[in-house]
Amino acid sequence: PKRVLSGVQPSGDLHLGNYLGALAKFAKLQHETPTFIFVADYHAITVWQDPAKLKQQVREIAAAYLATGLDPKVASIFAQSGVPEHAELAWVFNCVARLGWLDRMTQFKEKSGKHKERASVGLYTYPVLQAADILIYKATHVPVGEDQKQHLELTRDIAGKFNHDFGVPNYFPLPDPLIQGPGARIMSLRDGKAKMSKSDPSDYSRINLTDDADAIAQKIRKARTDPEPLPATLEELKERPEAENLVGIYAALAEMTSEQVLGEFAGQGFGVFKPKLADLAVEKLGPIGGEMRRLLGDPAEIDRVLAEGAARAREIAAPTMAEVRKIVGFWAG
Ligand code: AQP
Repeated sequence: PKRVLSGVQPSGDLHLGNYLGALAKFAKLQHETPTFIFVADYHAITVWQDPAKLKQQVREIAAAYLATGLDPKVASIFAQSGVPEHAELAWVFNCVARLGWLDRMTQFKEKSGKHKERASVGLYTYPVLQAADILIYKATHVPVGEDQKQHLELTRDIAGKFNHDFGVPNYFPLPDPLIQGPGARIMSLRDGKAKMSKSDPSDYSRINLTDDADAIAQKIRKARTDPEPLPATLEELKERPEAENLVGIYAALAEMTSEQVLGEFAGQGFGVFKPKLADLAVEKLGPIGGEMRRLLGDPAEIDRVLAEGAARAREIAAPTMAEVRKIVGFWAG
């Protein structure tokens, strides 16, 4: 059976890339397929998180899920730490995955920086925990941004090797990433070759879901561009990463293709295009930020949603883990 799973880390303010690459897709999928969406607090502590703030950061992501249209009666919305089976399965997968596979992960190389010997071991095995997040629900489809493609391939490798080594063909499905549309890779507003990211030190590089209308408009006005008018074809646009990014953002927000956006704006300069983009972004994001603030006024209600979601998720995760203990031959199996 088809099952959708995805998650976001509570490690900073959500930005337009997280929204267009991931969150915006969740609400659509929930009505087609059983959907599990979690807040990845186990993942977040791969880099230091203040214990006094982590729980509130989890609630903020949960509020973003609800504000972008996830319905807790339809989808299971929970925190990773509410379903500890994720961590138990990750241990087994740590013993299935090979060092050579993890050595190839580009995100670890980027996030560990120059001093990789000082990075946490958790940051290194992060994609193994991600495989457990997905496979504990035997999820088949994973909506994520393009930056997660390599991790999804690793998940497939782990599933395949587990099935093979333990002689349980097809036990774990090989999940497919859902990486589609112009929103799958949103770039920094300051540099068309770097992805928009929570950890970029410049707040002008990204639009946060909680930015107000003035901040959104100002960031778009200041976004780096070139002086040429917008071209008529995608081939010409490809040569201009900053222009391509702004057109892609417009397309994703308006649910159009980049071709259609060029059809409307070819020949126009950024003096025309940027204010239109700012209006569209304010129209789409403004209500989300407002709804997040409203929801966060009642943290007990968010906690109730997360507790209920965890209980539903465990109805699937616990039996999978019980089977895995038997398959592996554990004493507790
Ligand atoms: N720039 C992006 N464009 C499209 N999708 C993106 N995602 C992240 N950046 C972009 C997608 O958002 C989801 C949640 O990501 P995460 O919380 O796991 O964090 P991340 O992938 O590490 O990305 P961030 O938000 O930019 O954080 P940092 O700065 O820590 O790298 C994922 O589906 C991701 O693909």
